[in-house]
Amino acid sequence: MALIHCIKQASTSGQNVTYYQPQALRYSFDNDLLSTEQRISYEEDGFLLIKGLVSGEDIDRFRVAFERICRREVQVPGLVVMRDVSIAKSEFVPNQKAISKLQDFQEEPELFRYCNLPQILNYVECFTGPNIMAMHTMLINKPPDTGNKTSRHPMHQDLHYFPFRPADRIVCSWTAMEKIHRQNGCLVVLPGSHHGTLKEHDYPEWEGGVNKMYHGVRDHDPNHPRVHLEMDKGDTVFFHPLLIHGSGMNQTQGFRKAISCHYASADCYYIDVRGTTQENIGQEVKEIAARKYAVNDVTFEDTWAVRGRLVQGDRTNL
Ligand SMILES: O=C(O)CCC(=O)C(=O)O
Repeated sequence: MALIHCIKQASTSGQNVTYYQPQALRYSFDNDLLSTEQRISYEEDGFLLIKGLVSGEDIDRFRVAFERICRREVQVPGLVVMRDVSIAKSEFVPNQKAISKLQDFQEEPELFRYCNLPQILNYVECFTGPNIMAMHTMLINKPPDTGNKTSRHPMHQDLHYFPFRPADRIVCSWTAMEKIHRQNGCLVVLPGSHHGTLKEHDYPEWEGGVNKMYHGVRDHDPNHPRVHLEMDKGDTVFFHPLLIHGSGMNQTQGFRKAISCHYASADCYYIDVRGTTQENIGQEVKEIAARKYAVNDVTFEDTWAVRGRLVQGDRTNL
């Protein structure tokens, strides 16, 4: 940490920063894209917000692709369609109101284009290195809250879901598809929480119910400073998988949209989560996969290996 202060002082006072060893920054690689300030900011906070990274035209195209899926005009292999727990049982209407999240759109070429956008990959490479896998894709369509507070996303660390390591070579990109602010449930992050370890997660005990797979951190310091990431359409935040984050209720009448991908270095390796804090999610995912594909010898790692797609470099491991 002392070294980080040295670099900060040096860069703000205009001194030559090359004297300081870039290896001291463990969360990003030395590269031509990130400034020293941006690298230090990610090091200290665990996230980096880049304004206007994705064009309005691309976002409009993702929206059209999403709406076609909602209207059931296309069938996408492997796609997981999720509904909000408090509106899932309401009368079915095949439009966006029925869907709170799409996961695993790697077989939908238009949405998957997001994961291959060169401007996103350029940033991702700063954290993963040159061999990059797109491991997990999501389009989140946070519905207006029904009054049950189920549109909230509990505070969590994404690493809980991933049976691969090292954590520092994994990064999420999350792009606002419209103006996102506190009223419609922006991301909330605990800066610096990525310096901690992976915590125990489980379903929070919320009165109104909790959406499927929305595990939350069992204990986190309620006094830890919070940052609400208010973003404009096209703004993109990159964040570390140990960063504790979640999102608030959508108190508007609109559906708040974001598109996201978790990337990992293809050099990462799978771990066995049995006997760890991840055992509960591993079991849940295996049971869902067994039901969906009518197989019972699938492992947690398999469920990731089949979804991962190489987007740059060589598929060296994952
Ligand atoms: O978009 C959101 O509301 C939060 C998404 C998120 O953190 C997740 O799905 O892991």
